[in-house]
Amino acid sequence: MAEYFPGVKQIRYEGPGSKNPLAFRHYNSDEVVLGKTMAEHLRFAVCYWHTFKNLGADQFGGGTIIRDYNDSSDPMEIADMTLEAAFEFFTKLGVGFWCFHDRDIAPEADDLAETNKRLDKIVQKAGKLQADTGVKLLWGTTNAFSHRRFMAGAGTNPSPGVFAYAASQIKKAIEITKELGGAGYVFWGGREGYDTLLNTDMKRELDHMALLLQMAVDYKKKIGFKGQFYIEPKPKEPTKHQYDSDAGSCYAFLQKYDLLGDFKLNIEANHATLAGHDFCHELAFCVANGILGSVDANRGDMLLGWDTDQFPNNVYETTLAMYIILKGGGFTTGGLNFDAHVRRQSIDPVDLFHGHIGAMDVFARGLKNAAKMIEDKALRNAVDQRYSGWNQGLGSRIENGKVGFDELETYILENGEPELQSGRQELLENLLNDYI
Ligand code: XLS
Ligand code: NI
Ligand code: NI
Repeated sequence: MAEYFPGVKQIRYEGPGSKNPLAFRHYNSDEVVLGKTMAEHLRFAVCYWHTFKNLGADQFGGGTIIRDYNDSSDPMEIADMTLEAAFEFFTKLGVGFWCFHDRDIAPEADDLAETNKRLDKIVQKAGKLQADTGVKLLWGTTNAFSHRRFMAGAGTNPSPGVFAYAASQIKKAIEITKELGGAGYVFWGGREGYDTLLNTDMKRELDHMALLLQMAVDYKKKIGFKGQFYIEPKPKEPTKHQYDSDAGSCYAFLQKYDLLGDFKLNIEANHATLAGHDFCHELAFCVANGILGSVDANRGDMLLGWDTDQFPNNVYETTLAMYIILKGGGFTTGGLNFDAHVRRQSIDPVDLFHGHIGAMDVFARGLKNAAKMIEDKALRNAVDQRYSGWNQGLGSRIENGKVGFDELETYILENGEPELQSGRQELLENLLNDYI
């Protein structure tokens, strides 16, 4: 097999003092933190679409990035070479997982039968490369948003024919995810929303989306796919409004259509900020409601209002994120997928390594900081203290449903103005900073 990253050897942990840009300073895969290795906690995955298929195109211009594995007039030869390059990259970087859309790994042909044949060919090769390298599939998904047939959505498309096409794609994508031993399968509603309400029957579209997901659940059971289904919230882009706009709206949707038992969420940092939240808010909402599944680990730009999908680089954010994730029990089927691409001017293959090494190190630091915070019970003591009024007396009588409005009014009439306590935000911010 050709070598596509000849200048790069296996990336190793060299410790915080290392000045080697092609080494980890913090991510030490076998190091044990709170009873598990860093690799087991973090479950890093490289995403195929950004890392290997994104060639730097943006709204104002085409690609800037030229890769050896993209140099052919035969799209299937490109698919073969790209897959080989990808597994070389996964291995040299030392990640345990990868993620893909069907259309990333094999190009669409003129009809579905031929497209699926192409997929089968590449999936067979991917299975062999997985077995040779030990790299596993974190999740698979379908691309039901790029082709023109999906301009008005997939499951929410006004045409039943397009709905059927989307279902056929998802069916095949679940099958190949199963074949590759995927730990999960993601539904991201790329164009499941609307551009204008003037032509949109919102109720019907939502009902259809639920039908599509229910069919996917039925099919999953039928073929015995054991992976976890995830929904990935995102509020807008490409549409003006997407139905899966944030964790809260996904939760309400899953509840309404009785799908909660079959789905968890895949939270993307940049999508959280587009929704007007932050990454940690979305994680905390999921933990509070038992639906945290997996994470698309990236970041946006505070000054740009779109999905810039940059590599994570903020220790403060990864510390708090890992704290929430660990307190929620950590990852089981999910992990940290780098849904991020290098910038348009980062045209060298080595830039892919810099992006991923930095991202892995910043999450490793977050993990270690969060573990220390958990061991010290630093934040926990403050939060426990803040809610301690609920552990006895009036609080416990309210929580246990022993009192109603009448009793509460009597309580206030007898006891007067309740005592207030400081929120201590500044103290706690200082405390968190001590762990960074
Ligand atoms: C796009 C999404 C996409 C999903 C997978 O904004 O993040 O990359 O993760 O379809
Ligand atoms: Ni994503
Ligand atoms: Ni995104």
